[in-house]
Amino acid sequence: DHARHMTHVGEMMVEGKAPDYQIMDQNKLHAVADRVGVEREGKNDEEVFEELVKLAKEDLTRFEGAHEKPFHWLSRSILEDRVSKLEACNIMPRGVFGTISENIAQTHVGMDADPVNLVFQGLKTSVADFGSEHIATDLSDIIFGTPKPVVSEANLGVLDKDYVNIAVHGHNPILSEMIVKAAREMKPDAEKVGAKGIKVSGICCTGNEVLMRQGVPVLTNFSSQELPIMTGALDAMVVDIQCIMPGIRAVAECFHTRIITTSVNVKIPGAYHVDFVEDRAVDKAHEVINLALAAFKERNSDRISIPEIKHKVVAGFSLEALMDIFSAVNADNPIKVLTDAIDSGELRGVVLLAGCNNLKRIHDNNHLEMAKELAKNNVFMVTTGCAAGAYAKAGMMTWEAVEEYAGDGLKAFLGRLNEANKLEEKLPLVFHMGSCVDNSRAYDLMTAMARQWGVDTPKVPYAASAPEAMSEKAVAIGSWCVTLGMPTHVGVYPYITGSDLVNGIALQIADDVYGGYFMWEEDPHKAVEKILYALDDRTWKLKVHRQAMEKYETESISAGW
Ligand code: XCC
Repeated sequence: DHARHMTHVGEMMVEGKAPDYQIMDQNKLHAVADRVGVEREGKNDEEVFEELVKLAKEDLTRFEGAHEKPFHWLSRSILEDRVSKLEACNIMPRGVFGTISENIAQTHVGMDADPVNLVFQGLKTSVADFGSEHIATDLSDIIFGTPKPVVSEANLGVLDKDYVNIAVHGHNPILSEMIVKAAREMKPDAEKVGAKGIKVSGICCTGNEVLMRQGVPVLTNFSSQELPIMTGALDAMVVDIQCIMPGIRAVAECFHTRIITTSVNVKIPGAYHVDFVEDRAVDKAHEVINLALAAFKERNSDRISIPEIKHKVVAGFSLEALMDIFSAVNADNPIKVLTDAIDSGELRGVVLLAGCNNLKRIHDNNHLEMAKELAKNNVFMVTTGCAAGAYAKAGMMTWEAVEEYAGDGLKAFLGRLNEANKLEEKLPLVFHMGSCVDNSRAYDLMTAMARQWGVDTPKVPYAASAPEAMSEKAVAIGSWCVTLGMPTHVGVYPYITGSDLVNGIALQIADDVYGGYFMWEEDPHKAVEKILYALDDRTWKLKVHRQAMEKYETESISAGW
């Protein structure tokens, strides 16, 4: 749905119906066009963009049965070996919506009764999810800019009682980017109501989107989304899609805070609703901000209590930004900086810490404990979603955290990058790659490493973890992580352990077929042990295979893993 919305805005831009949106990143436009096979010769940027949007729509809407037509965006963003594997297993989706429709039909009463067949369809849908996440991230970068390193701050202390405070919450940069823009324009209006200005801060993945691109501070993540209202200093919470707890409305009733829904498919009884339409985006953002200004006038200053807790955050690490940082050490082959560090044993591998908060766990505890332990064991960490929110709030996206938690290898690796880049603000312990949709960035990093080593992704010492997985979307993301070759830890038991067959597929058979597999482990320390084992196993095999290659002077490496 995120990809559909981005593509829809792209179409409106092409038709001249969304004047508040522009192509902000030409380099990304060109790079994506080259990757997905859109010819640029003799075309201007608008024409290239038009073709890209057309291709995205085709990929989203193509029906199954059109076997001769591939899912371009997907098949050109992953390794050829992975495409062959997906084809061989008959789980290569042709289009996104068709695959979802098959899925829904197949699980209807009286339909498929074969658990294995159902699992395959689920995996196919998860791969379609990866393809559409890639479309969403690529189009967001083209329209709003590819993130670059940025310094900001996080936790409830980012609220300022002298300002009109607006929280943007949800997942969608299409709205939140406009709120940020309008808030900057409307400072004089805020001064008229007695405030020093307007302060926008973020919750969940909308927060991640505007942190990465605009440096907007992070308020909090999923499980603690009600707390900013309870400071008595939040004038409006503007929500778009996903992860909005309906209970925020009940909490807001105790204060002056306006809860403002904006999406046609996300409404909460009793909340304000501003129907956000893309053809009048900035106007709609002004409407939202006017509601916050009215609320500011109703504040009860006796009830304001903002915890004085906030931490510096160094974020903005798109894959492009990471490659820029590596290229200060090796301009000809940036990714080799990372693979060399693993080859030499300085780093033990890479881990993507992703996903949600889950109310079954102590808030953020699994995220924080695992990162500390992985850091001690010299693992390079990237993060997205509410996991990123946890690290931001806890001050783990700073160099100070590197000094406190990193093992010698990780410290030396990051220190070398700092030195080569002459960075004013030193690199953090955990690298923020964006919102949940941006997990595609993290997989692209794995793909780049695989290309450098000349292997398929299941041979790369790279694992994923969702220490506090919760949402349905996390099921899709975890499943494509496995299908695309990652050992994938989940810190909460999923609802499949009742079936030995299905659980066995997740834990073992997936490994035999795809090279990725799930690990369920609630204890964060034991989870790290399992992840380290998975990384070390891959590093060892990679070494053995490469020695064999050298010995027999062959280019091809064993196909098995
Ligand atoms: Fe929602 Fe993305 Fe999960 Fe957080 S992490 S609880 S989905 S906001 Ni994706």
